[in-house]
Parts: sequence; structure tokens; C-alpha cells
Amino acid sequence: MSGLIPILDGLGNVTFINNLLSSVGVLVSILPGLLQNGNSTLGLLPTPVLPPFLGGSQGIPWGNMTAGGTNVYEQTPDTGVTRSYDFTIARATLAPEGIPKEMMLINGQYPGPLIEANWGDMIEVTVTNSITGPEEGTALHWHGLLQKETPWYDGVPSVQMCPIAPGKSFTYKFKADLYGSSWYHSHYSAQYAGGLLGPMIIHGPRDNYPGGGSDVVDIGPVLVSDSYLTDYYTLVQQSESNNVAVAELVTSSNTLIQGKGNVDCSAAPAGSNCTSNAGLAKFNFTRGKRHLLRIINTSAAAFMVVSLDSHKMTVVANDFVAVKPYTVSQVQLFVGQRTDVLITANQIPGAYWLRVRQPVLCALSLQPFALAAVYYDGIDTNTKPLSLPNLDFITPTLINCGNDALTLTEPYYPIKLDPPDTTITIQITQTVNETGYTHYEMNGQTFRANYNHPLLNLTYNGNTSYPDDPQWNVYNFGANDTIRIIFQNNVPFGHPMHVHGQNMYVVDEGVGAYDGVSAVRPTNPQRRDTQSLKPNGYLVAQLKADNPGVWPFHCHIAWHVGQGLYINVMQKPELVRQMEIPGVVAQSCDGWWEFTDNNIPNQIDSGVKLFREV
Ligand SMILES: *[C@@H]1O[C@H](CO)[C@@H](O)[C@H](O)[C@H]1NC(C)=O
Ligand SMILES: *[C@@H]1O[C@H](CO)[C@@H](O)[C@H](O)[C@H]1NC(C)=O
Ligand SMILES: *[C@@H]1O[C@H](CO)[C@@H](O)[C@H](O)[C@H]1NC(C)=O
Ligand SMILES: *[C@@H]1O[C@H](CO)[C@@H](O)[C@H](O)[C@H]1NC(C)=O
Ligand SMILES: *[C@@H]1O[C@H](CO)[C@@H](O)[C@H](O)[C@H]1NC(C)=O
Ligand SMILES: *[C@@H]1O[C@H](CO)[C@@H](O)[C@H](O)[C@H]1NC(C)=O
Ligand SMILES: *[C@@H]1O[C@H](CO)[C@@H](O)[C@H](O)[C@H]1NC(C)=O
Ligand SMILES: *[C@@H]1O[C@H](CO)[C@@H](O)[C@H](O)[C@H]1NC(C)=O
Ligand SMILES: [Cu+2]
Repeated sequence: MSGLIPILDGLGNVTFINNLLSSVGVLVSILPGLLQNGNSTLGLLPTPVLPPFLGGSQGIPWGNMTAGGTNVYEQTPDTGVTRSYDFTIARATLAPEGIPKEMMLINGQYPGPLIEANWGDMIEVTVTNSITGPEEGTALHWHGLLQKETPWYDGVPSVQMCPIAPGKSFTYKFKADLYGSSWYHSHYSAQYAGGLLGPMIIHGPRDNYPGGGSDVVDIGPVLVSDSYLTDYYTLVQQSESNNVAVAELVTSSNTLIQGKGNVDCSAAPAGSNCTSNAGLAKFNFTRGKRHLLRIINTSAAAFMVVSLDSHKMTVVANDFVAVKPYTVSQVQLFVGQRTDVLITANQIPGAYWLRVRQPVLCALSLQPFALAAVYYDGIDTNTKPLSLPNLDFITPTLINCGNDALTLTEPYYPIKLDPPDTTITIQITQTVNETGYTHYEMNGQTFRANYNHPLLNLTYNGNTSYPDDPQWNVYNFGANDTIRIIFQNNVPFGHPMHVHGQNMYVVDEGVGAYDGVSAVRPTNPQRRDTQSLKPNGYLVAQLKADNPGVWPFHCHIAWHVGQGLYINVMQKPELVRQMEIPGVVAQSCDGWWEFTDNNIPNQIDSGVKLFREV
């Protein structure tokens, strides 16, 4: 059993982590990159280093604005620069872990292309839907950006736009209004589990980094993800099974770093044309330097723990929020979350494993471990690291499937908690409906989208109440400035709750029932766009209604949102009426209406990650 390292799964059971993926002492990719990841170069050597900001001879693009001195919700630089991208979406076969599977790709690559901009730039992305065999709608969401004054470009079909019809293009144009690390992904059904996702990096100030950030080597996005060998549509069907246990048992096949992984082909499905040692991601580090890793959890469902053998990590940002630095031996991320960490290459020069694991209790995977190799300069990059995991990694105390304690995660720029103007409580339950499908309900109501009539357009036209359509789960907060939402989770599964259009102030979170009054560090609560709601626990989120629009607030586990764990927060509808919705949005609907005249999309789930009445 050499090569297998025992770890505790949090219940006290021992499981094994495969440290040496093959018996030989070399680590060489077998599968040609094009078959594994298409045009993506993520995880290939040499590791590129990103600049502190793009294209700058005219000084720092964001001028004298700093992490410590700027309220990013009130002030954004304006660089006058637009970064343009062309994305074509199509089906293709790739083998991220050595087993060929049908995927949906952007520009023929998995993960999708890196979007890179400076804080204050405009980002323009033209998306062409070339999905055929069969045709399908699509729409991309730019996770974590505020979309102030451009709510129609947030990319959620049924809420802000119609899906982009097959054969049509749509151009999104929005501001890089926050800085840090993030990703974009399809918000149409669970397409992103099929590959429609990619990293997004917005360069900004680093004055919150210990000692300033000028010496830091930015190695860019590190994408950690679960992987499914079954197509997303079949998985969505399973997630709606009339047997809740079956519905909750959608299980990933593997765990990937930079979209790469190895599998044990002896355990692969018969006839799957499996290649062992397809190829792991590799990184090269420069001795003595501090490296910035932007760890981004692009899972459909997985909770991930990430660590680098023998090294510590200093967290400098969670989601798009710069935090007071804190040092840990590993970070834990829910779907959709990001953590920027600094790692100093100050150990014995060598090769080390970067490890990711999905804790057994918090995620379901047939193969919950992923490895990538990190090489100090001068070390042969064909050698297999022999490093051992950090103690914390193999003796996890983490069984609550949550984030770092709120007491640890303090925003660098302090903003105090205001008393709420209105407070609502949302009870989350899971039920099997009369026709035998598992659903989540918020205060007794599951969510279901209508792709053909985006809510933002109805709001713009002054129609803000939908008594005949309770399944749209719209909460109209009218003119309220401060909204507090208490999510009370009545099921034994955790939910990474993600809000669009803002960062939530995390008032409190925990297990059991909220006491109605507690607040963690009200002088400067944690802010972020995705926060874990623990199994049978609560999450108290507060929103400043400073972004008129209709904003999804939902669980980011693809299967749960498909089951309708989703609400729409309507903010300041009177101000939405004064905005101007660009004509392209209506065009997107014209294309979609034309398409749906002749095709009834098989909308099997909630629609935001499918049900549609034509
Ligand atoms: C930052 O720069 C702007 C103009 O570029 C100037 O008006 C402002 O006073 C400066 N702020 C500080 C704190 O230096
Ligand atoms: C199996 O995969 C290899 C690549 O690893 C490819 O060259 C070959 O054509 C595939 N065979 C079949 C039957 O798909
Ligand atoms: C990786 O190596 C290349 C040269 O081979 C070097 O240019 C690059 O800076 C290195 N990357 C890191 C993160 O050290
Ligand atoms: C990624 O998100 C999934 C689902 O929320 C979560 O289970 C997993 O721990 C997260 N992993 C990381 C590294 O964030
Ligand atoms: C139950 O859910 C399924 C799938 O979500 C849906 O098609 C069906 O209409 C629902 N049944 C009722 C009675 O709402
Ligand atoms: C508002 O929109 C809904 C959904 O399209 C519709 O059923 C309702 O009649 C509309 N209300 C008004 C006042 O137009
Ligand atoms: C504030 O929100 C509540 C719902 O939580 C709503 O009933 C009330 O009318 C809103 N107040 C204003 C001033 O819009
Ligand atoms: C928005 O609403 C207007 C007025 O009801 C309608 O004419 C238009 O087609 C709608 N546009 C979209 C994109 O739904
Ligand atoms: Cu969930």
C-alpha cells in the first residue's frame, strides 16, 4: 500500500489518499494537451507571471486609490480602457482526467479563456452560441461583479435577459467595478458543470498585503473543481428524483486542479478509452519569492480544502474583498468562492504537492483528491514530489463544511453594520412535490424561471408584483435602504449562498437557530458574495440596497439551485424605471422567442441552473 496515506474523514473513519499516482518516480503527462484541455494552457510549464496591472506606461491605472482608503461600493476608478473578448460556445470532446467526455467549451478550451482587466476598465465580451447536436440556449454570468447601472448584463436568463438563442450572439459590456479574483460561468441550467466556465482577474491595489505587494509573483488563477463523467442533464434529472436520498447523492467522479487530473483506469467505466497519468497541473516557483495564488472554486457542488505541503498560506482576499491578512495551513472554499493567498517559497528547494480534497462529509465524490506539482526553480520538473501532507490536511477537524470563522476574516476597509430597515426570515426546506420531484422551498415556495419574460424588463415597465407567478420568488424590497435576510436551513446539507450585484454583510452564521440579535464584529463585519450556510444552520446576510435591479440570491450548488433554492431580491424598482435598457437585451429576447416558437427547451430544472412556460 505504499503511496497511500491514511486520513481521517471527520467522522473518525480512515480513508486513503493516493500520494504517488504511479509506481515510477517520474511525473510525465501522457495525454496530448489538446485532447486533455483543448487550447487551455493553464497548469502547463513554465508558469506565466501576471503583471501587477495591464498595459501601463501612464502610471497606476487606479491612481491613488488604495485597499485601505477606498469604499469600493461608493468609488470606482474610471480608466477609459475597454478590454474586449470574443467567446464562441460549442460542444466538444475532451478528457480532463484522461476519460473522453462530451463537454461544452468556450473557444475550444477547458477551462475557458482568462479575462483580465484593471480595476476601472470596461470589459466587453461577445458571446456566440454555436451549441448544436442538440441546440440549446446559453447565458454567461460574471461572478461577483456589481453591475451597477448595468443590471441587464448580469447574465441570468429569466431575470435580466433571455437566453442567447442558438446561432445568435450577444455582447455584454460592464465595468470591472471590484478587484481581485473571480470567474465567469454559464447561468443556464447546469451547463457550467459541462465546462462553461473560466477565470476572471481584475488587478487592483495591494496595500493590504503584509509589507506591501510590490515583490509578489502573481501566478494567476488556480482553479479547483469537481468533475462529472455523466452529462449535466442526466445529473439534473437525478437531482430531482422522487427519492430525496437519491436526489442528494449526485456524486462527482473526480477532483481537478486547472481542469487536470489523473484517474485509476482500472476503476474507470468499461469502454471509456481511459488514459492513466493523463497529466497533472504543474507550477514553477521562484526561490525566496512570495507567490500569489488566486484559488477559485469552480465546482458544481464540491467543498474544497486546499494546501501546499510544508508551506503556510497568508490569506489576503476572500471573494472580491481585501481582508486583513491571516496565516493558515490550508484554505477551505465552497463553490463559487475565491481566496487569494500568498505563499513564500522558503522551504528546502524541491518539488511539493499542492493538494485539494473534498471532505467526505461536505461533498460527494468517487475520487475526492486532486494533486498538482509545484517545483522550485532548478528542480527537474519531471520528478514526482515526495512531500508529505501537512498535518491539518490529514487530520481534519473540519466537519461543519463551513468557511473560516467570521472572527478571522476581517475586511481591510472597515464598514460598519447599519440597523436594518426591514428584516425577513427565509425557511429553507426540501420536499417531494405532488408529481414526485425533489425540490427546495423557501418559505414554502420553490423557484422556477420563465426564460421568455425577464423580470428586469417587467420591473422596468413598472410591473413589480406577480401574484399569478409565486414560483418566481420575487421579494420586492421597494425603497428600503438596508435589507436583512435570515436564511434558516432545515436540511442536513450545506449551501454556499451567493448574491448577485453586491457583497453581503455577513451578520452572523452558525449551526441551529439564529437568536435574532447576535452580530459578529458589527463595527466591520465580513463582506463577500458567497458565504456558507451550514447544514441545519443559519446565515444572516445584510444588503445595502444601493444597486437598483433584480438580483438572484441562491445556493451555488448546481443541483440545489436546479431544485429551486433561489430567490430574487428586487431593489429600488422605482429607480430601475429611470434606467435605459439597451436594445441588445430586447434583441436577445427576439432571438429567443423566435427559437422557442419552434423548439420547446427541455427545461427540467428551475431554469437557473430550466422550467419554462411558453
Ligand atoms: C487622489 O487623486 C485625486 C486626483 O487624481 C485628487 O483629487 C485627490 O486629492 C487624491 N487623493 C489623495 C488622498 O491623495
Ligand atoms: C482513445 O484515446 C486516444 C487518445 O488517448 C485516441 O488517440 C484514440 O483515437 C481513442 N480511441 C477511441 C476508440 O476513441
Ligand atoms: C517559471 O519559469 C519561467 C522560466 O522558465 C520564469 O520566467 C517564470 O517567472 C517562472 N514562474 C514563476 C512563478 O516563478
Ligand atoms: C468549492 O465549492 C464546493 C461547493 O460549495 C465546496 O464543497 C468546496 O469545498 C469548495 N472548494 C474550495 C477549494 O473552495
Ligand atoms: C414537480 O416538479 C416537476 C419538476 O420540477 C415539475 O415538472 C412539476 O410540474 C411539479 N409538480 C407540481 C405539482 O408542481
Ligand atoms: C405583470 O406581469 C405578469 C407576468 O407577465 C402578468 O401576469 C401580470 O398580469 C402583469 N401585471 C400587470 C399589472 O401588468
Ligand atoms: C421594505 O420592505 C418590506 C418587505 O420586507 C416592504 O413590505 C416594505 O413596503 C418596504 N418599505 C419600503 C419603504 O419600500
Ligand atoms: C419589455 O417589455 C416591453 C413592454 O412590455 C416589451 O415591448 C418588450 O418586448 C419587452 N422586452 C423584453 C426584452 O422582454
Ligand atoms: Cu445548496
